[in-house]
Amino acid sequence: LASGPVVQPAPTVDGFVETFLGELNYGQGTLLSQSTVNDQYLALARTVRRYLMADWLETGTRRRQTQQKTVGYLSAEYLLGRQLGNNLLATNLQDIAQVAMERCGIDIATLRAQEVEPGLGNGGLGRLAACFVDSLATMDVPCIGYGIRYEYGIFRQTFEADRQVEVPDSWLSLGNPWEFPHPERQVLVSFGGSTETTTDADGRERCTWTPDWQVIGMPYHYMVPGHRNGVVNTLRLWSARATQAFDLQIFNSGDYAQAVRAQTTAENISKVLYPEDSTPQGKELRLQQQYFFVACSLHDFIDNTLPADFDLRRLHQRIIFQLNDTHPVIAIPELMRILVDRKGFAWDEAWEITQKCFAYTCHTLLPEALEVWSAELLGRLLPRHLEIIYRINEEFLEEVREAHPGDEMLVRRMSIIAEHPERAVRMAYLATVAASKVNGVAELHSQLLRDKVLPDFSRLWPEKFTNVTNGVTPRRFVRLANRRLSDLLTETIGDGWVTDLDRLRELEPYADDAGFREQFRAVKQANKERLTTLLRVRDGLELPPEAMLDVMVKRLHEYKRQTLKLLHIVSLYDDVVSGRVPAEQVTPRTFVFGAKAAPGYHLAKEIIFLINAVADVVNADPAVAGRLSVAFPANYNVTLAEKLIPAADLSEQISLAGKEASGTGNMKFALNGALTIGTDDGANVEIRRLVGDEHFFLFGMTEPEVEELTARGYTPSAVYESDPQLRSTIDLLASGHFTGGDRQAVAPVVDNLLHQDSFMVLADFRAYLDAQARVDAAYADPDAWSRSAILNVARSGYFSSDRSMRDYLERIWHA
Ligand code: 26Q
Repeated sequence: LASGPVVQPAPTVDGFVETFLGELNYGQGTLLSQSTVNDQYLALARTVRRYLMADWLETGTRRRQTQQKTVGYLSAEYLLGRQLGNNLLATNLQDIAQVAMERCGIDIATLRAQEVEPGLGNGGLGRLAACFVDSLATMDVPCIGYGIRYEYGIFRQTFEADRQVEVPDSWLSLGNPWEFPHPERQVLVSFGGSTETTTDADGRERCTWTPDWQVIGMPYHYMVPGHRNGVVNTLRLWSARATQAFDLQIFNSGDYAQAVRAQTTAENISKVLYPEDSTPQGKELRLQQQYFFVACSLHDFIDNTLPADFDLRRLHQRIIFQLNDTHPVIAIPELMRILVDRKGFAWDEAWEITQKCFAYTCHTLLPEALEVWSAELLGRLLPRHLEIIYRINEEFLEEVREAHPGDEMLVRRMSIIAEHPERAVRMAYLATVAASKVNGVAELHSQLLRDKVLPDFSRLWPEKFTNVTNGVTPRRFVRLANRRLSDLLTETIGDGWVTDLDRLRELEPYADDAGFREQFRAVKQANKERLTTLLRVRDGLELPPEAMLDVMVKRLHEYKRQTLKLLHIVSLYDDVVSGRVPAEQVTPRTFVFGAKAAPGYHLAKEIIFLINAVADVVNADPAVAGRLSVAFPANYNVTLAEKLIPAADLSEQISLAGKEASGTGNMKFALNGALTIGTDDGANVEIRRLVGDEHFFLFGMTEPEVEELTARGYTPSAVYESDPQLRSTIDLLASGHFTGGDRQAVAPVVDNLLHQDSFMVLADFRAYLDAQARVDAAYADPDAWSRSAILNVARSGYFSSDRSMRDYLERIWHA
């Protein structure tokens, strides 16, 4: 190391115990005999972090010395999950730590359970960012993850009288041993005010922005260790602080309360993660968050990371900023502002540089999810950025006019600025115009992006568009979450799969080996038992450990169609209670749901209520006892996912075709040996192609069929009338059977299905039930089922996020 060696504790039980006790005594200021579980957890975490520190510092030094291109991953969300287990795995200290804790009379599982996961994301997009930084560290690719250190992450979900109640997630309140504040790298961020253009001596126009308030961005660094490779990359999350000016104002103010309120305004910026993920409201605070973290990040890289004399014309050789959806897109005018206003570049040259420094990933297909900021708000908060956006748009529309003279309709369609219902900036268009590459997150999604979301742009610049199918990290979602399967895999094919997931292919022959299938089933059974124990302790649920475990976990959205799953359950229940099917003929199943609804998404919350209501009745009815049970553990998060997914037999991926961009849960289930029942949507398409049709339960309309039905006119009530089983199912729901006779309580969901059904649940009901019947038939043959499950594992290596990163490197980053 350049500035003296960093002493790493010895990787032995003795070395670990000594370091741990030192952390307990000198770090926590307590004695082992007096310490609380939280003291012990913090001391253990600080011990593990000591083993990573030398590698972190060394990686930093190496990154500064080489001229390698860095990936600046810009993401408003990182859904990291717990750190302790992951970092023990990365450092290969799991066994040592366990024995060391035993020596101290401590059960390490208790300490692991003490960690509150950093829930700094909503769902798929945030978890994807966490998988990507894990893979880049494991592949030794220089990467800085930039984001926001929300003081409150995604809310904690509880149920009261079956309804979702949100509780603030104060994840930092017991101390956070994984972060390092770096006040020496703090950044000043400006907002509001006005701009002025002046002409200087050599006739060049110069713009000055006089803001009217500022905040400090305080960076917190998190370690991102590679898997046992001596690499530790950095995740840099920004926290907002009030400036001296605010403090002085308080000091000098006659109106103390008003002055404190002003300080609070500044610090509110990083206070809380917005829990909406599909129909974002154009809230001012959200725009402040976006600009705040992007301004901090660009400043950090350009002024505090690059050498002082760096020639910014070569910026693209040192950084590629990957835009995780449109949330960080304000970085585009920000870089233009830095280059033109601060560094004195001419517009055209600045634009050339900017275009080479950004690439954009789109994660949606729903038009209502595309971010749009009103010009009024943008101009008030970031007046200079709005001017820059107008100029980018003018020059872009000139290019469109040159390519398509006379087509003013096209110009209006492609404009970055929408004029109706109010003047507003279309952030996806801005991203597409500026970025060197635009990608979707699964093959089907990328195709629909070209054809449906951005067709004019893909015609103008076909080579700009590409696909990178999502992936998930095998470290967390196989090795860490499913130790039993991992050990079986390693015994069978060696441990190379952990960093080279294609090696799972070597498992294929074992699908035909009866002894191996037996072992594989034993793993699944043990995981199920672990889960039933957890749900008994955590949620007071009594579940039969032998039943088929049928799992649907994801955010609650109409397009994801949790109601379709619910109708399936009600119809099975209806079959039995009506006497049409003897209970003994029903395959024993446990249905598990995990889902948070955005707090303002009323229909989603009604669906949660209804699932809970059905669960209460089904679980208590002796007519289906031992056959059907429904579990909806509250607060589905990464920690619970790590317990649920390894136990699942059946993975529910049942979105309306053409609506789910990719899905990543689908990949985690397949890798853990669940079979999928799914529509032809997102990455399901690729999963099915790879694992083979015989090992995947496909059902439902295709995207073109959905389009066609929409064009023809879809009438859900007609479907209801024409299918007796559907009618009986809906009638039972509507009767109030599950709500103590209260028909009002079920009306919001039932009426929506019958009269709206925007995502065609009823249209796919029949196909779904038929597919579920095929599931039951397949499950009746344990050997054939296990064979399929093993082949799902063996053929899903493609869905490693390591592969996604290779694709980004080749197709987009050229790093
Ligand atoms: C935007 C503006 C204001 C407030 C909130 C938001 C916001 C926040 C989060 C908008 C969207 C999100 C998250 C979207 C998301 O998670 N999309 C999912 O991304 C996954 C990773 O690519 C895909 O697998 C899923 O299909 C997609 O739904």
